[in-house]
Amino acid sequence: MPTTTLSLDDRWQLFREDTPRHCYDVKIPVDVHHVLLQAGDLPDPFYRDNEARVQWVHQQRWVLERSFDLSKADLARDITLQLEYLDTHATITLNDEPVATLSNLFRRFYLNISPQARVGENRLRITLHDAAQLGAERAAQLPFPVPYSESNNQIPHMNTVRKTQCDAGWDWGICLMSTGLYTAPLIQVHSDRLLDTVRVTQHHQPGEARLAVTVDTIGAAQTEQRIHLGLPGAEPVELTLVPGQTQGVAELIVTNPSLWWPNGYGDQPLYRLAVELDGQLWQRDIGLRDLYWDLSADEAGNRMVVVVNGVEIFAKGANWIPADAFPARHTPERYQHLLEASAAAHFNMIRVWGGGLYEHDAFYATCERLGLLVWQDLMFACSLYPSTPAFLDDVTPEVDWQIRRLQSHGCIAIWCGDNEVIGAINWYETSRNNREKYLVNYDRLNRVLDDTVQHGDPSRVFWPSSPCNGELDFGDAWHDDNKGDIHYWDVWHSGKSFSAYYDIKPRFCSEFGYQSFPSKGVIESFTEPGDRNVTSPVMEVHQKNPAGNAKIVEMFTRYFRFPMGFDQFLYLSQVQQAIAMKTAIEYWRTLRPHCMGTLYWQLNDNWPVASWSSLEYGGGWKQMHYHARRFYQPVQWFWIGEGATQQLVAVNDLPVPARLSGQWQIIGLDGKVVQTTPINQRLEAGESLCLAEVTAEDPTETFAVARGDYELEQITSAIAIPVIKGECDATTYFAVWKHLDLPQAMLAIETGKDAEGLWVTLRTDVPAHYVTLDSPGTGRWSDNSFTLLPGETKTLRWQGQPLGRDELAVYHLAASYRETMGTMVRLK
Ligand code: BMA
Repeated sequence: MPTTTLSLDDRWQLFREDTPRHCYDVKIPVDVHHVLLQAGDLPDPFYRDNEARVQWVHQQRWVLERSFDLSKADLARDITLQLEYLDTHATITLNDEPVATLSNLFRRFYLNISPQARVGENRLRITLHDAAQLGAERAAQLPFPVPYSESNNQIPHMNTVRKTQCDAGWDWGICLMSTGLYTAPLIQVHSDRLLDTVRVTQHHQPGEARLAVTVDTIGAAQTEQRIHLGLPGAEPVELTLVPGQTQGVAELIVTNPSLWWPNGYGDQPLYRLAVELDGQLWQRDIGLRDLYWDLSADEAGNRMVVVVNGVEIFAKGANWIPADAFPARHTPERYQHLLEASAAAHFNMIRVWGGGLYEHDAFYATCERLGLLVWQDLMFACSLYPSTPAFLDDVTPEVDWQIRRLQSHGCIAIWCGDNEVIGAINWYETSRNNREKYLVNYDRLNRVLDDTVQHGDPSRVFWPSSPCNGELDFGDAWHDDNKGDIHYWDVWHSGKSFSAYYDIKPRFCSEFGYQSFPSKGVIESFTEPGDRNVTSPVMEVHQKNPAGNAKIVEMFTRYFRFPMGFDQFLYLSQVQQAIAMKTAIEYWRTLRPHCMGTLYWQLNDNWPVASWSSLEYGGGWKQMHYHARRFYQPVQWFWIGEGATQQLVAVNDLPVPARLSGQWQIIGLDGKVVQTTPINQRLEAGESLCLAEVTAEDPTETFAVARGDYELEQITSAIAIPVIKGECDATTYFAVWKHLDLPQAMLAIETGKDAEGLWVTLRTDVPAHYVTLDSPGTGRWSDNSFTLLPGETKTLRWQGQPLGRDELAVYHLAASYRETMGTMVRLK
């Protein structure tokens, strides 16, 4: 008899254990804070300093309850309750009889509820306990203290609880300590096996992809059962499991597969793999690609480059943190919005950072569709972690499940053991003073992670930690740029100037960042007018890096004239952030093939806050994201260096040659052209080439632009690059901006609406720098943060939901210290 599955996605009741009469009717996802917020029973935690007013929520016990019916026939079979994304410490009862106590958000649990089940109505109860209390209890039982990240977490000992680590606060994150249940539990009535996971290992040779498909089941395995596998373009296969057998492997062969490419290198054709066992259907859209990492030794140390379908890919992207502090808002639409913005900025890789969560399937499906490779951390970050038998016994099935769950996604490029945990051994006095002990402790856990990953997915690299220098190397990966990945934080955390980015030659930089403030619109969403000062108490609640504001201000004093008012401060902080990331990434891109990856910190925000993100809360583009779209373009030229002499360097990431044409000019600050030199150059596949070395005679009187186009050659090659031409554009300055006497540009601004929506046209009398239109709400301009030259007309279009306002601020650098507001424009 086929398995029947009942999805318990709605008709739940939620109440506080001590006030059972006050009930909320809820459906999955149930995120307790979100339920209370929507009911009007909780002030918005994001507003002003409400964070401190909502901490009572996680300290209560919350009960989720619902009923379902079972028949007599059902009771004659096995009844399994399947639970996942249960946050986090919970006791489960059925008909008031205990079923289980659980405490791992990242595991899937199959609970046998036959003993408690009865004919007719059954009452399922999930009681959610305070994870903070669990953390404290566990810490007290540890054989020796295991330091946790006090500078990030507001609640101690979350390193003992398998829950999203940034739920307890981070240096960009609110402390909400979410609790709830985020995917629908399933009641499965079955006579035999349940379909658990499907894994796919791809073997490619010219004209053929062989897919080794491993099907894992759980349950009794008493009978012989057949599994049907199908994929378009491959002969369907049937797999027979004999009694006692829970796992089977079948091969699907696709001849002449349409290959999946990372974004920018080709299309993302997907093949739907369907696996059916006894009425249970598993389906996933998979990209067929050949992927491996070249970690081989070279003169400098070791390479670190991902190779897809034989092409070395320069990894371009950023670090992903949870999409929202409210887990109920981790929706497919939210993923899509953020990831489409990533693909639009020419990303080809996203790092799912280890302080968050293993994302929902929709996240990876979206990456697969958009051509975004995934660097997947296991969920450990910045704290040290226990290696006690109890902890390992909890983590092993977690990692085993997550690897098997995610393994078949073609987009996943690498499994990484943790975020910064090797380095963290040196951060805490306790562990610093006893490094050997804590290193052994580290390695005990890391061995288990490695073994578990290898067991679930021998086809991919297990990278012990980010950053690290490779297996069994526990050195300072923060500063070793000869091998491994590096987290380069000397500019932000150690206060070096932007030129420090020129001092290193990373192999693969997986973290580096610079903070900025979000746009005025986001700040208005959580402040009252009187709060709108960067050091007001409310603004400081929304700056989680204690030294953050001081760092931003101090860096202003090195480079810029001080901004006049609050709005200009916000604007300039984004200019500064964009310049920092642009300096690093442009230079490191020119180092290819020595350097083959840059993932900046961080893509997104999980609430409205000052942070290192390029997309602010709500998905709006900060200035940096517009720059990212320029500096990550597959073929582009960059000005490298600082001071009077600089180089114009062109980079081609693609496996086909490109032809460059255009010109570079030295221009007076008043707009007079001093020198024009044409550019006409062929750039080989994968080449980085210096086009010119330029010395400015009057470094404080001039700046330089290089503008033109690229066009790819050999479009007939086997590789179908989707975009074959584009604009190249780069501006540079020969002195720090504060030393430039920028004449005040008078912008002529026209606005209007047509069938495509709102447009704004800009002209200027003298050069205007970092020209930026305010971006209120969730949407973006077709371009922003650019250099506007006299004689040019630049038309920008608003893309997104209607602006909802009739005025717009326009900023540029010279205005930031001369006007207290941006130029206000009335929209027609
Ligand atoms: C990193 C990350 C995060 C942190 C960021 C900024 O190294 O791993 O822990 O938010 O730095 O400090």
